[in-house]
Amino acid sequence: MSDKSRRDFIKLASVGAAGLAVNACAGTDESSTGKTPQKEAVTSKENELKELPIVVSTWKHGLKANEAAWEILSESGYALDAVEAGVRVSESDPMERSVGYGGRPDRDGHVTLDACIMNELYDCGSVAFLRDIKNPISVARKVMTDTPHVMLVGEGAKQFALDNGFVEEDLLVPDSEKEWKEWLKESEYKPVINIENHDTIGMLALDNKGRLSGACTTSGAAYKLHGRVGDSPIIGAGLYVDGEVGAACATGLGEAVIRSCGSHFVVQLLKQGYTPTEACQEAVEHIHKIHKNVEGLQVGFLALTIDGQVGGYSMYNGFNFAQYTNDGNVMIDCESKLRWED
Ligand code: SD4
Repeated sequence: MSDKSRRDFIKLASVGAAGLAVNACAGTDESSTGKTPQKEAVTSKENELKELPIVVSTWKHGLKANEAAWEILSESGYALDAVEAGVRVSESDPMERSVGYGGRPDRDGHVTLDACIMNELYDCGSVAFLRDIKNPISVARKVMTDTPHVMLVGEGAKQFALDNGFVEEDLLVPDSEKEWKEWLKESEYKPVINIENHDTIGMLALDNKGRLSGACTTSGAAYKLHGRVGDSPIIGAGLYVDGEVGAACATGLGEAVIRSCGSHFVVQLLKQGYTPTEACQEAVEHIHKIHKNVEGLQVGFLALTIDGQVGGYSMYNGFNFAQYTNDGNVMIDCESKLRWED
């Protein structure tokens, strides 16, 4: 699709979406910010076509992950390869306490990982509650390419990984084990989100050929109940890609993101002409509206359109993302609905 036809498509999509509910999953057709769900084609600066390629990813660890993705994108590689290679950097880093190897364990001391990946053709793969495998994103991609399924979980996912040459490793690093043992002394059951102002990595990329892909991977909420799965491996919740419109990913309290089909919600709004920031804000507003108590409920969304527009928004301040374009790799702070200090 040419750049012009892409832009035309967005405009057409916003016209063609008349009468569609904002989000079929959430079952609402009313905007929580009081806007009509139908928007005119966006004319704001944010809607200008950016030079391709572009990759964005959640939190500060996104900077390093973006570097690996950029190596592929800058050589005219495929966005899907870029997002896989990118998030593998965070997964493989033992210092990252929220993703892959070195991730915080559940309350019983087991590191269990969730991840999913999706391309511009609605091909997707996912693993959840996976143990002892360092790079769940690559297992998710194998599920996508080598099976007729979308999602494998637990022992089955691990067996599939081992059958496909992945190596079994202990993912609980000594420092993380020590922290967990400290936590056990009080054992306060309150899954901890966003402890160090960085967490799950969600990555979205648009390559030189205009192909969109996304990946999302996490060790989930620290000290969660054994068996708990969050939003990150769930297509439509932690990640969603519509190859003709845009892509979104989520971070934060997975239960709230699942309840609202968060990433799908955002992409449907992009389809109706919302800018990425507006769409992400609307998803946060919706989560705010459907929860009686949002104290400490952090969620953040990040979106990228087929035009290369980017935006994010979170419930509480502190959410940011890394963006790599031909202008370099930079951190961008997002607006939020609430402030921790309030
Ligand atoms: C989860 N969404 O498992 C993940 C955790 C996360 O920022 O993203 N925290 O609920």
